[in-house]
Order: sequence, then structure tokens, then C-alpha cells
Amino acid sequence: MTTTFPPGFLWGAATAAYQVEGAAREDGRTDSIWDTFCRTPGRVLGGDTGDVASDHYHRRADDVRLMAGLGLGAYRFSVSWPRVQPTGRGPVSQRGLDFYRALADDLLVHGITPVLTLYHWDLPQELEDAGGWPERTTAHRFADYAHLVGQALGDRVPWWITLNEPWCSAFLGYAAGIHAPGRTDDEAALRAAHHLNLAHGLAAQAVRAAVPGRPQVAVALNAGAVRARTDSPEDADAARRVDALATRIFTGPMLHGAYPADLFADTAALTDWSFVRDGDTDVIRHPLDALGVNYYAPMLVSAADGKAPPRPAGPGRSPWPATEGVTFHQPPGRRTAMDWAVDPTGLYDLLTRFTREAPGLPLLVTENGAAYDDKPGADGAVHDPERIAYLHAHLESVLRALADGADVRGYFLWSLLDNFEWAYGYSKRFGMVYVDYATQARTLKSSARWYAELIRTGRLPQG
Ligand code: GBH
Repeated sequence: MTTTFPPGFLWGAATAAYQVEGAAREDGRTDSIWDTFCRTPGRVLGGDTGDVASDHYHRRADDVRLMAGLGLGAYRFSVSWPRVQPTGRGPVSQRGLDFYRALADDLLVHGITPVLTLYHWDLPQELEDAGGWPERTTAHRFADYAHLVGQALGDRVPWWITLNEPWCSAFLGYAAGIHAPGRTDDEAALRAAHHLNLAHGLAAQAVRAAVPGRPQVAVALNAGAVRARTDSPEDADAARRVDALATRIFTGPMLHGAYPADLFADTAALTDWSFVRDGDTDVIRHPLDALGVNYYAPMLVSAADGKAPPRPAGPGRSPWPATEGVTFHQPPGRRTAMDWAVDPTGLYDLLTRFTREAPGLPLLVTENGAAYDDKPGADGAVHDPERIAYLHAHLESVLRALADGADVRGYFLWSLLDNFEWAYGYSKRFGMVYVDYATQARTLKSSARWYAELIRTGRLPQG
């Protein structure tokens, strides 16, 4: 098998606004649900917040120079909704938009393609106060916001990603309560999933209407690579259920224009899905220029052996509604600092699966990476051989998928910089660049040098 990536392959790195920007109260920005969540005691490890984060808002120009030094071809960032439209409806903040204009311009000067994500989890708090994603109106507010960002940045941004990982927004935010806004209501989570789907379709339309020329429109899903523990019919059914909630709840309407019937049946005790209105799935099935796949680790499930434990009511309960008959297992093998299993075949499986399901649809690996316990040595250098091994193995999966016909157009390493890792605060480091939070000094880890060399040659080194 070849070790060389196709010409024009987009080599990128990714971040998200709340995780890197800081400047939480500057230039008219208001609170998002994550500001509120972080200030709620007990929600985020160590009481950490994104108030300062990796200070990217102030270090934008230096950070872009850093990217240029690595030879990045693309940078995937997200726009903070409350920074550019502080109340979530109505007036825009020009100063907020100016930051993203300047960012895009800096990138373009260095030949780095801007890839803009409209929503990476920071819903304006005012919209959550009005009901949040379980309310249909939020999808319409999102379309308005997408339109205004499209008008402001469309002349310089070629790639538009509507949502990042709507599964996390819906199920970690509204069912498990471990992400903002911290609600624990299964029915609300299913409503949220539908309204996120609708928001995706409406925003895709809005971007096409607002952006001159031919914007490239995609969505980034954390599709589940779900494995059954055995090939028994019971375990296969457990995997089917989880796959419906993890992946097909989004790809059903987005790629095929319909929710899967088994999802409706599985969740019938929770909702009749009457919030899905006639015509919604036509909006959601918007022709995409690519499907973004975020991949970290696979899932391993079986039919529950014995009686399922009762589902607790508070935050931290399972994010999987209607899976009382399913047991989640820790997959075997090596783990990262997140305790996630290292298994690159999951990425191959997803890329080839979407190629089968949507023949001809270009794919982007919009996130892939790993957290390890990185520490500077006595000489100040940060050596992260485990991350290099992780990236190498996953890029091998991308090459295998390409060889087997998947039209993979690019790869975005999560993350450019160490940053605010949601409920884990600053305790987990995903960056290829180390951030000393006391000084905000940036140090390239050895993985960054390795990645730069890979970008330069377009070829995965042996072994
Ligand atoms: C991504 O989320 C995010 O887009 C990014 O912001 C984040 O920093 C990065 O990855 C690293 O976490 O155990 O039931 O929750 C990834 C979130 C983590 C969601 C693994 C699914 C497994 C299922 N994913 N999780 S469960």
C-alpha cells in the first residue's frame, strides 16, 4: 500500500473558540452556555473556565505564524456565536466579526485555507434561557446567525462547517448533563438532536445564500464506531441501537432524508417525535460538499447481562436514552490520558462506511488526535512519542481507506494547541503545541515537528 497522500490533500489542525480564545468578556462578547456551566460549582474539573484559555484572541497573529512555520495547509477554527451576535438574535458585534476577519486574512496571507465551524457548542446563554436546542426557534436563530457570518466572512472563507458534533450538544448537554447546559432530560435531548439537524439544514441554505461563489459546506459528526462484543444477535442488536443514537440520527436525515425507523421504535416510550414537522427532513437533506468525521476511539457494547442498573437522575448519567438493555464496555488495549482506547481501525471503518452509504461524497477527517500527559523535560523540550504513534496509526487508516475508494480530502489534527478540554478543564492536553498556562508560552512538541515533516513530504514515514 502506498504511504503517499494524494496531491492537494488538505493538511490541517483544528481548534474551537471557547477552548482557545479566552477574552470572554471583551469586545462585547456575552456569556455562552459554557461560561455559565463553568461558573456552576462542580461541573468542570478544578473549577476551570475558558475566561483566558490559550489566549488565542490576543495571540492570533503569533499563532498563525506558528501554523505557517509548521506548513499547515488549512486551519479549522470556530466562531463564537455570542462574540459576533451577543444576544443570539438581532444586532451583530462588528468588533467580534473583526477578529475573525483578521484571523482569516492572516491565514490567507500565509496560504492557509480557513475552515470555519459555525457552532462548536457555545450557544448564547440568552437562547438557552429561551429554551435552547430543545426549542425549534433556536434552529431559526442559528440560520440567521449563519447568514450574518456568511455575509461578513464569505469573501475570505471557502469552507463552512455548520455544526461540530451535534451528538455532544444534544446528548452530553441535555441527557447526561456533563456538558453545558447540564440538563438531564432524555426527551429534551431527542428534541435537541432534531433541532440541531434542522439548524444544520437551514444554516447550509443560509451560507449558500450569503456567500458569493460556491462555498464548500460540510458538517462534522462524531460518528460512532460501535462494535458488538460478540456476534450473537443480542449483542448485534445492542450495537444497532447505539449506532442509531450515535450516528444514524444525524446521517439518516442529513444524507438520506429520513430518520431511521428503528430509532423511532427504540425511543417510542420517550417521545412520539411529533416535533419533526412535514418538510423538515427535506431541509436537513441539504447537498453537502463533504462529510466531516471526528474520530478518537471506538465503542464496545453488548446486550445487558442481567437486569440493567437504574438510571440515576443527576448529571453524569448515561448520555444514551432508551438503552437500558445495553452494557457499555471498555475496549481492550492501550488507552490515552482520556482513558479512551487506541484503535485506528474505527477510523477506517467509518470512512469506508460513509463511502458505501453515500457513494461519491467527499470526506474530511475534521478531528483526530489524543491526550497524553505531556511535560517539558529539563531542557524545556516536550517529547510525545505516544501521540506520534497514535497519529501515525490513524493516518495509516486514512491511507487504507483511500486505497479502498474513500474520497478523503483532508485531515485535521486535534488540536493545534493545548486548550480547555470541556468538563476536564486544563487537565488534558491534546495539542501538538504545548501551552504553559502560566506564561502562555508555546513550545512545539515532537509531534508537531513530526507532523510538519509529514506535511512537507506528503508521505507517512515507515514504522
Ligand atoms: C471532540 O469531542 C470535540 O469536538 C473537541 O472539542 C474536544 O476537545 C475533542 O473531541 C477531545 O475531547 O463516552 O459515551 O461520551 C469528542 C467527544 C468523546 C464524544 C468520546 C464521544 C465517547 C462516547 N467524544 N465520547 S461517551
